[in-house]
Amino acid sequence: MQTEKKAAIIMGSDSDWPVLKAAAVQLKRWEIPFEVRVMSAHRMPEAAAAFARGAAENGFGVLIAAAGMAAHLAGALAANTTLPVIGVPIKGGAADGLDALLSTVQMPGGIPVATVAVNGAKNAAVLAAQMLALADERLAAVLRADREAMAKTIAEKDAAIRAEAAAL
Ligand code: RP5
Repeated sequence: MQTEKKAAIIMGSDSDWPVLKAAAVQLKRWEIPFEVRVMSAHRMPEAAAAFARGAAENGFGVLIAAAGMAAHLAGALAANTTLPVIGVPIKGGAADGLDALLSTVQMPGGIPVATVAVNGAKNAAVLAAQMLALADERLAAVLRADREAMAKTIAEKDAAIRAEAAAL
C-alpha cells in the first residue's frame, strides 16, 4: 500500500535531473508517490508560484526543490506554501555549488527551506519520507526497517575490516 501524500521533485532545469534522479529512485523504493517537474523560479516564476500555491490541495505533503547557481527555486516555492520545502543546492557554476548552497539555505525568518548538502538528492528524499511518515505508520515502519538494515550492513563491513586488519 502506498503512502497517502505525494512528494514533488522540482528542479530549475532539466540539467539538474542526473542529480535529482537519486531522489526519485529513493522515493520509488519506498513506494512514495511523487511527481517530477522542471520549473524555474526565474524563467517561469508565475507557474512555479502557482504550483506551490496549489500543492497542498493537489495532494502533496512535501516539496523537494533543486537548483544551481543563484538558486532561488526552493525559497520561491516556500514563499507560496506552508508545506515543508526541502532544498537541494546543485553543484556547478563559478562557485561550484557554494553559491547555490547559500542561496538556498539563507532564508529570512518565517520562510524556512530545509537545505541538504550540495547534490544531496538522496538525503532530500529520506528527509521527505521522514516528514510524510509522521502521518503514515506504514512508511514509518519501512524507514525503521531500513535503518536497521543499514546498521547491519555497517556492522558486516566493520567485521570484515577488523578481520582483514587482524590478519596483517
Ligand atoms: C539553475 O541554473 C538550474 O537549476 C541549473 O542548476 C542551472 C543551470 O541551468 P541550465 O542553464 O542548465 O538550464 O537555475
